[in-house]
Parts: sequence; structure tokens; C-alpha cells
Amino acid sequence: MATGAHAEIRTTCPRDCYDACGVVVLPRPGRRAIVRGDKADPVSRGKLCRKCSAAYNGVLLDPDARLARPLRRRGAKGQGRFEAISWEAAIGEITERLQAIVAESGGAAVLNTHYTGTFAMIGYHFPMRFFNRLGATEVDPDTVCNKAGHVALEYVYGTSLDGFDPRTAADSACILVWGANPSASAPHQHEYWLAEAACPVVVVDPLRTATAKQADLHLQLRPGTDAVLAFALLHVLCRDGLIDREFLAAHSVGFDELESEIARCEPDRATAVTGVPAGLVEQAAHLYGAGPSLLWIGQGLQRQPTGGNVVRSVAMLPAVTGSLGRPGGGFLYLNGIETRSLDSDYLLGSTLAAAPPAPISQMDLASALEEADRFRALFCWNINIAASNPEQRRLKAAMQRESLFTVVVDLFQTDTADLADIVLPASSFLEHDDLVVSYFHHSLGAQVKALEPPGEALPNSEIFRRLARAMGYEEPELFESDEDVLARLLSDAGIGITFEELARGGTLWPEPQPRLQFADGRYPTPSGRIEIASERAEADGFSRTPLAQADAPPSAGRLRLLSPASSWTLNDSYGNDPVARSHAGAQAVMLNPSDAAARGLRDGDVALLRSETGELLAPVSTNADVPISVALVYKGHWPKLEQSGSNVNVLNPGHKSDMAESSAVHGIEVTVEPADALPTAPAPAAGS
Ligand SMILES: Nc1nc2c(c(=O)[nH]1)N[C@H]1C(S)=C(S)[C@@H](COP(=O)(O)OP(=O)(O)OC[C@H]3O[C@@H](n4cnc5c(=O)[nH]c(N)nc54)[C@H](O)[C@@H]3O)O[C@H]1N2
Ligand SMILES: Nc1nc2c(c(=O)[nH]1)N[C@H]1C(S)=C(S)[C@@H](COP(=O)(O)OP(=O)(O)OC[C@H]3O[C@@H](n4cnc5c(=O)[nH]c(N)nc54)[C@H](O)[C@@H]3O)O[C@H]1N2
Ligand code: SF4
Ligand SMILES: [Mo]
Repeated sequence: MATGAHAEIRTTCPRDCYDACGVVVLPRPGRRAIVRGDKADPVSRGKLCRKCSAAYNGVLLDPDARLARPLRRRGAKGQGRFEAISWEAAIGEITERLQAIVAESGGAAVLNTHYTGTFAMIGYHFPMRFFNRLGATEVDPDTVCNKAGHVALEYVYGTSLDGFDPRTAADSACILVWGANPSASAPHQHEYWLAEAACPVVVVDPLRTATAKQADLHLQLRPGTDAVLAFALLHVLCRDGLIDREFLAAHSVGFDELESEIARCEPDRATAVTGVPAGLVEQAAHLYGAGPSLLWIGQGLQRQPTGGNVVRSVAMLPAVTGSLGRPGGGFLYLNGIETRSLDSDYLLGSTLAAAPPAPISQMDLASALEEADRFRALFCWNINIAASNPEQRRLKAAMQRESLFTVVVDLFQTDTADLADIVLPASSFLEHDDLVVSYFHHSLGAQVKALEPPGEALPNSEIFRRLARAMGYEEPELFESDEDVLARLLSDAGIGITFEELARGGTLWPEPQPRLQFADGRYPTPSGRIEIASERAEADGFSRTPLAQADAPPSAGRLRLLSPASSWTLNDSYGNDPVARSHAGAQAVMLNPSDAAARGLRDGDVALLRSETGELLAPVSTNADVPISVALVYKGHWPKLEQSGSNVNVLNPGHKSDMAESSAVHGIEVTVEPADALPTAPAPAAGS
């Protein structure tokens, strides 16, 4: 539809979000553009989520909020004072510093931190070509998010990246959502896919989320007790003849090693550990066991001290019930880009990494940065470590080191950017072309340039092409144009259309019929079967089979701190949007009324939360949706915009999960006690 001289432009949201919504942009000369959902898109149905509706029409289009020129630090590190410089000067300075560091200490002295600020194919992958060529030390990106789950599923199924096709739900007997909260993290799946499912929906979550309320059954377990609950479900399935022995014999190894453990896990006994009434476990097992059923394995459940074992245990359900390889059955963690025939090694330029240094876990970033002789430079792009990473106080202190040359690439002057030597302005998804590959649906969407970037902001890819050139690198992969990458990706996807055609047509499902997970009955494990018992796991120091083990309840007087996704921010993105901020409200701690009363706390009082690494003052909000012994503080607040100068990660000691040195952020324990009041002015934090 044309409006004046300016037609609407269709594009796709590239956030780290299950939905990958179709978006429409209406440019308006002399006024702010309007950004809204694409009515023709079956996922968003014309409605963006509330956070993007605010931020895409707010801070993203606000020229005063966006970074528009490269900046060089003035004054002491962390004061947040900068001066604008040209791209030439910025690239020149970075190159000079990097060349000296590489000559003296090698590329490994450069730490490369990044994650999913944009999850579009080029913006997410392409800069890695530069870092692979440089030989930088990778801060293993997924360790801040979901690596324990990936590794666990690889043991069992050989892959974590080939999940069910949501379109197959029409053939399902039940959808089991375990440790995900789509009402915040996948809002359109909550509002449409789950709400409209023809079959019963079961949710396993310690919080009574909106998705749990909407479900037919909610198993409200104690955090970190999922493996015991999974074994109790397996017990009922086995006891009541709902397991598929023929499937197990044909497609799996090691079930016999698990049977005695399953037999021991009667629902009654499990209740003492999980808090879930046995009757609900029986009901859930019968609904799921009626199969074929879908199991959505969230990411929240694996951010636990035993997150790897939890995911391995939960992952037994589809195997034991034979809910795989047939319509309506399957599990989903994330759908990787390979299901669209895209090649991540090509995108990452993996062959440019001659002898990659051992990566470090995001959990170890603060301590690594304290090693002044080992790490001399830090790059942060697509990530806001001073808000998202653990050990917030220690990390910021380590980033203050004068000898640590720090380059931050972002759209906004984040807490992380405040600690940079050089800040580089990135263009947003509205300002350059790219390709979006949903990790829930097996779809592809074009990210289309609709607007000019503010000032001199550039796409991530162009920034790293310029740096590669200045460094004197010559490998052609480093200089491939976005246009060529897009053409190659679309050719690999085998959909036979150009980028312009994809852009015009909107989100596309390359396979017209629902994709059948593990249709050929082959599993990419060493045995080619589902490995209920895994020799690989054993060789890596884990048990051969999953274990019915749970975390102990919090020690006396302590509460388990959960800090999951908020509906008003996307991780820490939009934490600076005025509309999103006003809706999200203060950084509150939500407590069950009985836990609040036991501490003499009432709504609106200020509480002091304390862990072994930090303290946080937060107003109290009582809420019966929060179970006893849990404190809830949403992630996503910008530390420097808080009166306390910190967000919830100031309490996060960065403990690792059992697998993959991944985050155990939902396993933190805190004390909560009455405090006097919030400080009246922001604490003297970097850049405030
Ligand atoms: N307490 C607690 N902490 C958590 C979590 C939790 O549940 N609780 N969750 C963890 C999880 S799951 C994750 S994934 C991490 C996420 O942590 P981050 O990766 O830090 O989160 P984002 O807000 O997505 O930040 C990405 C940054 O990228 C920027 N950005 C957006 N687009 C572009 C672009 O095109 N180019 C560049 N250069 N930058 C861009 C955004 O402005 C933003 O500042 O946080 C983790 N931290
Ligand atoms: N609005 C919004 N959407 C987002 C994000 C965001 O920040 N905001 N972040 C994006 C990113 S990076 C990610 S990784 C995904 C994450 O999305 P999700 O997979 O939904 O993960 P979380 O929000 O961390 O937690 C989901 C649920 O897990 C529950 N949980 C915590 N501990 C346990 C446990 O021990 N067992 C069980 N069964 N459940 C537990 C929490 O109570 C929470 O309700 O969302 C993406 N989408
Ligand atoms: S963040 Fe997710 S729900 Fe919101 S517009 Fe983007 S894809 Fe849609
Ligand atoms: Mo994440």
C-alpha cells in the first residue's frame, strides 16, 4: 500500500526471540517513521510485541538516543566522557593498538565477546570472520545463555538444533512447555500458537506465568528439581503402559540402564522434592503419554546448577513414548539455521581460524579481564556485558583497567560502552539488509533497509570489513559484500528466489508441509540411535544416564533468585526506552506474600537483597504467582539508569551449570531483608 510518495516496507524482526515477526515500516518524510506488525505475517498477525512496539517507535528512531559517530574516550576510564571522531581516525587507532598487541602477545590477547544483539545472519556471524583471522580468544557466547541445554541434547539425540515444526501441532495429543515462558519470551506463540492449540497444554515452571495460567495444567515445581519431576513422569508412563518399547528397541540404546531408577521415582515420593502434587504428575503423564506430543524445552530450566542433567532427563520423554519421527511428535530446543540448509561455517569463516585459542566461559569473563598480562584488548559487539554478565561489580572494575584497550560496537551508549576506549555506532535492523532465520519456525525472512541510519552508523559487517582492510588482511572472505552473502544464503536455502522477491513476499517457509523431526529414524549420535545411556557423556565425566537428582532447597533464611525475561525488555535491550521503562516500572523484587510477611516486608517497602557477590536495593511487590522460597527480579534494567547503579546481575556470582561452563543464573540464593530506602540519586556508576 502506497502512502504519499513512500510505500510501506516489509521487513523482519531479528531479535533473539522465538517469533521472528514480520514488520512493516512506513517512512514519513520530515517525521518519524511508523513501525508496526505485518498483517500478512502469520506469526505476528499485524501486531508487534509490546516491547518492540514501544522501542521500534521510540528509542530506535530517536536520533538523540542513538550512537551516530565513532567516539574516543576522554578523561579517565569509566567516566563516560567521549569525543566524536571520524571513522578513519577510529579504525586507524584500533588498528594501531591491535597490531602492537598481536606483534607482542599474539591475537589470543584479544578477548572477543559477542552474542545475539542482532540474530540476523550477517550481523550475527560476519564479524567472526575478522576475529577468526585475528586469532582472538573467544568468550564462548552461548555460555551466557543456553549451552548446557545444547550439550545435554547432543549427548541424547546428537543435535539440539533440529527441533519439531510448530505446524505439526495440529496432529499432537498434548503440548508440554517445560521451563520456557512464552508469555514473555515468545509472545505470539503464547497468544496464538498455544492459545489456539486443539490439544491440552501442560506447563512446568516454578512461577505461575501467564502461559502457566492459560494452560490446562501447571506443574509448579521447586526450581532445580526438574530431573526428579521428569523421572516421576517416566514412572507413571512406564507403570501405566504408555511407553513405546518397540520404538525404544529400534531407535535407542540404554533404556534398560534407566529402568530401576524410573521404578524408584513414584510420584508420591517425588512430591517431597519437587512440591508438585502426585495427582498432577499422573494427569500430566497421561496427557503427554496419549501422544504423539510436543515437548518445548525452554532455556530457563537449564540455567540451573544441574541444568545439563535436567535437560537430559526431560529429553527422555519423547524417546520413551516414541513421540518422534511422526506428525505431532517431537521436541524443540532451538531450530538451527541448518534446517534451512544454511552453513554456519561459511558465515563464520571458520577456515580462517588457523589455531583457535581455547575459549573462556562468559562466567569467567571478570576474572579473565583481571589477568593484565594475558588479555590486553576487549571487543564487545552485539552484547552489553556490563548489564548481562555475572559478577557485575567485579566485571566493571576489571574493565576500568587502563591497559585494557576496549572497543564497543552498539546502537546505544550502554553501561558497556561507557567503559570503552573507542565506541563504534552500529546501524539498526531498519537501516540495512540481512536475512532472519527463526529459531522456532522453520522459516526465513528478509531484513530490509527501510530507513537511513543516524549520522555515520554502519552495519556490523561493514565495520569489520573496514577493520580487516586496515589490518592489512587479504583473505577474500573478510571482504565479501552483504549482497553477495545474501545471494549465497538464498542459493543455499534452495528456495529459488532473490532477496528482493523474499522481501516483497514476506516470511517464507521453504518446506510447504510441516517438517518431520528425525523422519529417517537416524540420530547423529555415535551409535546412530537415541543415547539414553551415553558413553560420550561418561567419557566427559558425567553419568552414563540422566540422574533423578535435584538441588537442595535454599539454605535457612535464603530464597532462590529467579531473573527471567521481562515482557518489556529484550535481555537488556530497550532498558533505555522511556515508554518500555515506564511500563516495566522500578526494578522490583517480587515475593510470595508469606515470604514477605515473614520478613516484615509489605508492598512498596524497600528490601535489601544480598548474595555472596553483591547487594541490591529493590522495592517489594508481593505476588502469589511467585512460589514460596523464590525471589523474582526481572532481567533487563540498565544499571546506570537505576538508582542503585546496578541490576540483578550484581547479585550473580557466575556459578556454572554442570555442563559446558554455562550459566546457572536461576540458581542464585539471596537473603532478603528490610532496608531503609533507595538512594535518592544514582550511585556514582560509570557514565552516570
Ligand atoms: N540475571 C540474568 N542475566 C542474564 C539472563 C537471565 O536470564 N538473568 N539471561 C542471559 C541471556 S539468556 C542472554 S542471551 C544474555 C543476553 O545479553 P546481551 O547479549 O548483553 O543482551 P542484549 O540486550 O540482547 O544486548 C545486546 C546489545 O546488542 C546491541 N545491538 C542490537 N543490534 C545490534 C547490531 O546490529 N549491532 C551491534 N553491534 N549491536 C547491536 C543492543 O543495543 C544491546 O546493547 O543475558 C544473559 N543474562
Ligand atoms: N520479552 C523477552 N523475550 C525474550 C528475552 C527477553 O529478555 N525478553 N530473551 C530472549 C532470550 S536471549 C532467551 S535465551 C529466551 C529465554 O526464554 P525462556 O526459555 O522463556 O527463558 P527464561 O525467561 O530465562 O525462563 C523461562 C522460565 O523458566 C523458569 N524457570 C526458572 N528456573 C526453572 C527451573 O528450575 N525449572 C523450570 N522448569 N523452569 C524454571 C522461569 O520461572 C521462567 O518462567 O527468551 C528470548 N525472548
Ligand atoms: S522481539 Fe520477538 S515478539 Fe517482539 S517483534 Fe521481535 S520477533 Fe516479534
Ligand atoms: Mo539468551
